[in-house]
Amino acid sequence: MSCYGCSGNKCKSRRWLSLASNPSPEEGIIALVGMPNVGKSVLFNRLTGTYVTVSNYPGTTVEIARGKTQIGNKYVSVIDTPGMYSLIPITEEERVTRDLLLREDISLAIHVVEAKNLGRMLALTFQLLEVGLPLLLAINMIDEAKRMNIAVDSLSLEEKLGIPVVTMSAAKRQGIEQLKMRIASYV
Ligand SMILES: Nc1nc2c(ncn2[C@@H]2O[C@H](COP(=O)(O)OP(=O)(O)OP(=O)(O)O)[C@@H](O)[C@H]2O)c(=O)[nH]1
Ligand SMILES: [Mg+2]
Repeated sequence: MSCYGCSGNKCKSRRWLSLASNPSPEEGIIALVGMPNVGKSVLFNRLTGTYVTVSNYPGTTVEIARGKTQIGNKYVSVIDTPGMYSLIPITEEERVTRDLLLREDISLAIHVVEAKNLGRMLALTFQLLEVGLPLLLAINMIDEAKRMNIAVDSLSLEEKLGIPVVTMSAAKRQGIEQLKMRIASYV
């Protein structure tokens, strides 16, 4: 099969992929959550590409970006939530993220954390687990951790937390396919 954008038969573009695998309609919602500046929006862009809408969360001035990503042969909605420190909200952004997590039918919440500040960020992981959200821990900025000689034992974390744990670098485009493979069992 050839790409309908460039007519090449070795093209790896989205157009070729979407034609080749003939994905079914949208199935499931993934929410990216975590503290500010951990790379949620960079990951959102890596997952969704250009299919994105940005709108105010109802009754607020907080903007929420929604897009779609292809997981296997399905289209899945992805929501980029505003940064939050805790599920007990102080700011309007945190209130919006909490409401969104509790009101929308979330198939999977991806808690994005910074590899070099893992300890500080796991408190929110426990809060998210406590409210019963299906959860995946995405340990981002692994490139920075490696540079600082910080090792992350994701297998041991996975065992202890009882949820999938993925190490990645959204900025360096590392670990995205592995993340998608782990998402697949939730959608
Ligand atoms: N080194 C490195 N930097 C990254 C990585 N991912 C994101 N960043 C950088 O981290 C900064 C914050 O990224 P954002 O995606 O805006 O973070 P966010 O979590 O959406 O932040 P809020 O929207 O404020 O909650 C940016 O300067 C990114 O370039 C990564 O894997 N490695
Ligand atoms: Mg952001």
